[in-house]
Amino acid sequence: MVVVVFHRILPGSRFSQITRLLSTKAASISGSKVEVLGREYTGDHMTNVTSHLLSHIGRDLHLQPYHPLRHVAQRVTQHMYCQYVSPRGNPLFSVHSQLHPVVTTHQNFDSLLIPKDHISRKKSDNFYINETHLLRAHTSAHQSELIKMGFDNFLVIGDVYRRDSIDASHYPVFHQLEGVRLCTLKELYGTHQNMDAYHLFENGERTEHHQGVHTAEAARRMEVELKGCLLGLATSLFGRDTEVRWVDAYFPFTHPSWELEVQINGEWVELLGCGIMEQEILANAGVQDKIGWAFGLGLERWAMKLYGIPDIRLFWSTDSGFLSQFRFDDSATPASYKPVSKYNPCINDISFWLPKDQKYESADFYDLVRSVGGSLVEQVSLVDSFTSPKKQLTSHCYRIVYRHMERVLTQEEVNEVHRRIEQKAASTLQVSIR
Ligand code: FA5
Ligand code: MG
Repeated sequence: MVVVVFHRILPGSRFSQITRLLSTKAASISGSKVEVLGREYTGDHMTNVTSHLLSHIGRDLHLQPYHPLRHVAQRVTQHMYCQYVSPRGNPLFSVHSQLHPVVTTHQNFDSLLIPKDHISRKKSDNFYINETHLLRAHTSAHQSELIKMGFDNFLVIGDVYRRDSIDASHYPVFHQLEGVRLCTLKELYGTHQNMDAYHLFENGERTEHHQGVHTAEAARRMEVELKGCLLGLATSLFGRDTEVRWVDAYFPFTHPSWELEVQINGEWVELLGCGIMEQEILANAGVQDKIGWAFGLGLERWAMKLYGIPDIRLFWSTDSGFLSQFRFDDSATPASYKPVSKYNPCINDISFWLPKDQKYESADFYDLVRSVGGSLVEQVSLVDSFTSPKKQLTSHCYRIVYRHMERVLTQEEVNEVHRRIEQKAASTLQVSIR
């Protein structure tokens, strides 16, 4: 579909970028047909993608020239290029930043040893295309296929999709950068005189510090290398004086696992998850003689810390007031975000009785609000829930905060959107507005 109304040409923006944004629909849903970037899927009982969500596909913020997410991706890539160089002086890591965002449940979960009944597979947490396909929930979904293809050191950069509550630090689409490195014994230890004394593998007990198949020393060496690489990255982006901390973590696909946190406005925020790859993943991908580490970081989180960007929705802004602040060719150029303008929020509540004999999930309502209200919605939260014994019905009250990032909103405008949300909730979720 071609959108013919051209509101305004944004000064400083690239024309080609705007054309793409307005004139092509990279993904759409009509009836049971879901189309994503040239591939067609048939929807079924698991389908829960909405047109509004699909409209984010193809924006590829991490590939847009001068976009802050691209600057951060470039800086991470540059760091990895410098850290890992082949004997001939070439970067060891390859970069994969245009992989299709629709993956199979095998890629997103099974290949990563995520159990069949694991909560992360829930329909209420993911955007499913159908029973067998979903929009990737993390870039780890591509680990196994790339290892099978023979890559030993690689980065995957891409958009990821999760059904989540909406606030200044959560958005249903964000961007991750994944790093994977597989090492042979020789690569991990260099050349020692007595190489026979060193081993990657043994038939031992799994402990909190290493997998049963790994020697304690090999696992420890990998941990030191991984943490050193990631701390070096944080230091090179945020400076030596920035305080960070390691926290023990759990992922089904790594052991042991850690998260790196940094303080943003006095609060500890998770920057990445990482760990020593489960050997079974490597074995399933046909690799026998190597040990691996992996990490996955959120580009928005790093960009928010690096540039002081206060709201995750700003990354989607097409306003030149925002974009022009990052218009520099060298990604290492220092920059700090200056608010374009601040407008007062409009707050409206909505209360309804949940349907009696039909399943209802708050995530469905969050999607609905987002699809009707679009970027006018700053936050939706459940503020009250009670059950009336007399009616045998449960009531939910949600608070919706409306705020436009770029101009003043009138109460009439907000009322109109709010009314459409009420109507759509009543007709599609079978709730009765109170
Ligand atoms: C993962 O997605 C794992 N795949 C990461 C990983 C890769 C672990 C390889 C081990 C080995 P997690 O859900 O914690 O884990 O997300 C990873 C990072 O993405 C977080 O640390 C954070 O930086 C970012 N992130 C997670 N959720 C959000 C969100 N809702 N909004 C913005 N960024 C987020
Ligand atoms: Mg996490």
